[in-house]
Amino acid sequence: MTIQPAVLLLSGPNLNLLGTREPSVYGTGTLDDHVAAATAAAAAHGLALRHLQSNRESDLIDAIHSARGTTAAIVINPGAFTHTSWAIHDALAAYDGIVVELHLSNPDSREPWRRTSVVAPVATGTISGFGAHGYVLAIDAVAARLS
Ligand code: CA2
Repeated sequence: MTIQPAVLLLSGPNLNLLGTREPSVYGTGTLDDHVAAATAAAAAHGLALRHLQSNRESDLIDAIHSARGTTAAIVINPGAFTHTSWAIHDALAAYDGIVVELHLSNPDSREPWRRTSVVAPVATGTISGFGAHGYVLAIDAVAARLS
């Protein structure tokens, strides 16, 4: 039996509303669409993918803790927690695998308050501004790092 390396995809607050509002910023795809694309990309690389979306910071932190020692990589779109959550920063700092920070939009090209990410300093790298394609790029980046 082969054990597949695992990737945890985390989606932060309000991302469950994707596809319903602000298509000019976030595209028309739903979160389910993005998870399906990431899952297919992961499978093509022989990676198993698990997804959690939550509007609660504590759920995301608990999932990061659970990934310690069990999961090769975390791909996280922290939503607006990107700009505020030192608690998610600390949880990721205590995680020993690959961390990809992912954004649909390019926060650096938007309001000034979006230009600070407290997650970026503890990420292996960041993918932003490529819309739905970013989910596939993030998984490809994980696979490249693992190989
Ligand atoms: O560009 C991204 O992926 C963001 O992480 C999205 C966050 C935003 O706070 C970050 O600055 C950048 C917001 C996600 C909210 O998504 C909605 C989708 C539809 C309707 C309302 C919100």
